[in-house]
Amino acid sequence: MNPAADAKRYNLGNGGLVRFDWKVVEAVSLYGLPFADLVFQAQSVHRQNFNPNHVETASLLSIKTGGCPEDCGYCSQSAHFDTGVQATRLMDGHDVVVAAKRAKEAGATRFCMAAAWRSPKERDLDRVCDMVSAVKGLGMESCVTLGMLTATQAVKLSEAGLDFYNHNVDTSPEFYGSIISTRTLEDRIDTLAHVREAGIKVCCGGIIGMGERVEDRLGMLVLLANLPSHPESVPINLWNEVKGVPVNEKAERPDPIAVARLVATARIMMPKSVVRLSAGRQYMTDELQALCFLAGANSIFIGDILLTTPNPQLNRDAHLFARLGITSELTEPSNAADRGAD
Ligand code: SAM
Ligand code: DTB
Ligand code: SF4
Repeated sequence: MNPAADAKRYNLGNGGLVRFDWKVVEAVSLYGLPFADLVFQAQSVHRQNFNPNHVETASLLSIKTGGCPEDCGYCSQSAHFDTGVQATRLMDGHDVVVAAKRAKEAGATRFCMAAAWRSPKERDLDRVCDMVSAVKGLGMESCVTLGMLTATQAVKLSEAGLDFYNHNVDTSPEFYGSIISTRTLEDRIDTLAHVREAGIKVCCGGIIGMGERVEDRLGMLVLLANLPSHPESVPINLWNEVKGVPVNEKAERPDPIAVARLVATARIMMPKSVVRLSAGRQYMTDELQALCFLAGANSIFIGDILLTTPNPQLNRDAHLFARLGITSELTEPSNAADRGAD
């Protein structure tokens, strides 16, 4: 281990080297650096690419919940499992705009609309395109996650003004098959290619805490970092517990230090991507979140509910940002005196 050599190797003077040829062993050795060296490296890369005191705030809305034909073993919305989630129809466009306005008032700059589909039907896609245009009209960034897309569907969304498409790889290639059987990792990579080709920015990450090994978490980062271009947004979800799904049998909540290590490793491997602490912040202490921001996380979802599971309350997030001197649309601390913990 030689941090000076590492600093040179990772070209920290140049904002972090953007590489697409990561090997799992390299990710493992980065992840295993002494904690201070790892976080220092991650923070160095972070501040060469981003304002280290700013965190992006996104808001999530389930525009079509439950009844999904896919069998993702972690998900409350799959029709394969008895999770107690009621299936709904696609929301009315007007109600979506009302929710987006509310999210904007609460401080969200990005509005992400999620549908529990394997892939969208053409008629539904037209309705989602109208929602995207309306959200853009509010001056917010738009994101949708609708399952698999054809190239033509991606172009339609792009023409409607869509900024981001979320489609996760979820886990490592090795662990993938023990979590999902109804669509392959290759299917997902094809959708990501269609999204990218249509000129839409990619939001792609995964979940930890489903019983995978640390090597799988790092294998997932390698998969993401070796895509033809790095996703502009990388959501890191801690599995949010739901009843009745197969993941319950193997799930294990990750050690908090392991979470911070993973965020730091993601930051170094994808220096220019926004890394989002997504699901699972409800299990994180304020101190762990602070450590993750130090390690390079720079986005969160705000609002009391994600899709079907809880998220920290707005005032807790606002208070945390104020204590850390983090700027966002959620809170703009006016001076350091306001930042003390109470
Ligand atoms: N149905 C679409 C799809 O899967 O492509 C979009 C919605 S799906 C809910 C989006 C992502 O949320 C999943 O790929 C998964 O990474 C994440 N997710 C789903 N359930 C979760 C849970 N209980 N805890 C953490 N993340 C979860
Ligand atoms: C992502 O990676 N996380 C968000 C978003 N993309 C769509 C979804 C989290 C869902 C958490 C489980 C739930 O609330 O049902
Ligand atoms: Fe369906 Fe998406 Fe849930 Fe998988 S993650 S079951 S595709 S809603």
